[in-house]
Amino acid sequence: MAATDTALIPEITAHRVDRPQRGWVSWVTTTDHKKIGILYLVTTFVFFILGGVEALLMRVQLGAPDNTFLTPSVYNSLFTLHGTTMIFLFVVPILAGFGNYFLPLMIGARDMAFPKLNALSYWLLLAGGLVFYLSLFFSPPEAGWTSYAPLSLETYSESGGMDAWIFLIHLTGISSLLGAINFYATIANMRAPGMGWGRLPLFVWTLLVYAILLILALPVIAGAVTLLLTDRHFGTGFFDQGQGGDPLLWQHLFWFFGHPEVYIMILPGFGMVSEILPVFARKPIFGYKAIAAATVVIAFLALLVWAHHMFTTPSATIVLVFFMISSFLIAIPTGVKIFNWVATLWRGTVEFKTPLIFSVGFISVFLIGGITGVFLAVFPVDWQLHDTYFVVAHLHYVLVGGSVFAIFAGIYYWYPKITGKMLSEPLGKWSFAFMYIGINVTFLIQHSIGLDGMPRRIYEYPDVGHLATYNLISTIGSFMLGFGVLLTVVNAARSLKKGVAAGPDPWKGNTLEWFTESPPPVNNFDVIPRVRSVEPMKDIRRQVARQSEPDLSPAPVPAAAGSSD
Ligand code: HEM
Ligand SMILES: [Cu+2]
Repeated sequence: MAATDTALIPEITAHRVDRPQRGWVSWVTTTDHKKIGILYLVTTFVFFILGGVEALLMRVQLGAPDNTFLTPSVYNSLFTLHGTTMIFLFVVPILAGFGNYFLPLMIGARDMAFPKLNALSYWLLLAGGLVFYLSLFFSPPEAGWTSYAPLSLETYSESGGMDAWIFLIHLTGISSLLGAINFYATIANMRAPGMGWGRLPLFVWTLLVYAILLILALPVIAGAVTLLLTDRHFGTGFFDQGQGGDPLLWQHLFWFFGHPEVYIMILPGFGMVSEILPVFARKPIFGYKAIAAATVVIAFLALLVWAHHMFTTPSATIVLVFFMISSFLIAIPTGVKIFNWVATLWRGTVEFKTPLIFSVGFISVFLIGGITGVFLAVFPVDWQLHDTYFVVAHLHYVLVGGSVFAIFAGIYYWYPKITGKMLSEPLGKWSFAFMYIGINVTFLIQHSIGLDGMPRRIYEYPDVGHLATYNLISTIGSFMLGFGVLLTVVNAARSLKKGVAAGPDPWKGNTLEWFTESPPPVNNFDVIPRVRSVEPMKDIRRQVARQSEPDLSPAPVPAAAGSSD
């Protein structure tokens, strides 16, 4: 009898501890990776809208020559807020949000390795965003998302806004670092039985590499902004030429972090597209191993190319050549991926659902950004184009065409899993159409604006040549793009109430998140299936079909006359 009594005790306490919280308290105190994932996704999307509004304000100012809609200093603040928001408060953390929600589900785990640390990551991110935006109430920073010295030193940026930027980098940096350690530990230790490295979903592969790159790159920027802080307030002179320091040291430290950051922003997007294409082409991914290996190679090379952002600073030719060639090399693994994606679609039974369309849009637009990147890696070309609108066009093709389209593909693919409701297909397609046309109208022409010599980060330009027409076209495009984004917001809000019920597996997916209900229960899975291939759900569906099939084997089946398919 005594034995039974003690056996009951842990069960009872477990029930007490697990009693579900309700309302807003449940969100503030949660350590469930799914709730934290939703907090991440919603918060970062709000920052995306903020960054988008900032972009549109700038585009209004640039829509006509000699415009006086914004003052120079407001324009400076807007591009600083916009660039910083989009990178540190939207793309990097929204990918962490997808990772949080889907990583445990895709590897058949019940949560992240360190659930409390996971909650801390989110709250640090929110704190970073709030501290940064509080600077709007005193004096926003104006030194761009790169905060180059000497612009960021006290001589030029006395305002507290610059310090708010430094705290943003510190807080979001710690948030990402803790998140990265959590991702790594979860992937290394918590995979379903049978899920060896060769059966890891490609999105999980890219999250692993994303985590490792964050762990390698973030300490460098954390060190750099700490030096900047002491330069500004404690009398040091690391970046101050007047005190024997060197502003170029900032550029080296910043870009040693900044270029890997570009891949941090794009690799998980590659992973999402690699999950989505095979599902909607009804074919296995072409070259699983090549895609996983290319991810690792890109990450390695990403650590060797930082000075291609510094081609216009004094350097020996051999140094320029080194950074040119290392940058070229990245095109090889990236090309491998693009060919593999196209080969996955090739002769597939392609279903043109919104997640697929965004993925195909991603490939086509990202390709253009990748190609102009190779142009810019040729240092004499960069000497001409550095700091012109050609660079603005390039970076937006990569970040909007690449990261944003992949993120939207992910939203359309996984929204049914998160909410249990389908998004509207027609609205999704309209959203894509406006975004796709919008991005090309906005940014394609900026290549010409740059070739005509218009510098970036200027608030006005004279009415010479084609500048007025080209800039007007670009501004019109940006509003189409904005409208496209709005349609998705409307779609997501509407479907929460009116969406068709999704069921556990609306797309006939390949990976384990589709094995559980939509939305998944607190413990994710009642049973964790054994994984036998890269596409465990296909195996499971096959097994279920076999079990529910009536046993026909002994009866001879007469051949139907005349049928020859
Ligand atoms: C809604 C579409 C967008 C539009 C219309 C837009 C527009 C602009 C404009 C007008 C600038 C200032 C150019 C200059 O004066 O030098 C800019 C800069 C920038 N944008 Fe965007 N943008 C958009 C989306 C994005 C996204 C999604 C990202 C990142 C994921 C991004 C990252 C940046 C960066 C890093 C800069 C450079 C900021 C700096 O010079 O410090 N943008 N964008
Ligand atoms: Cu770079």
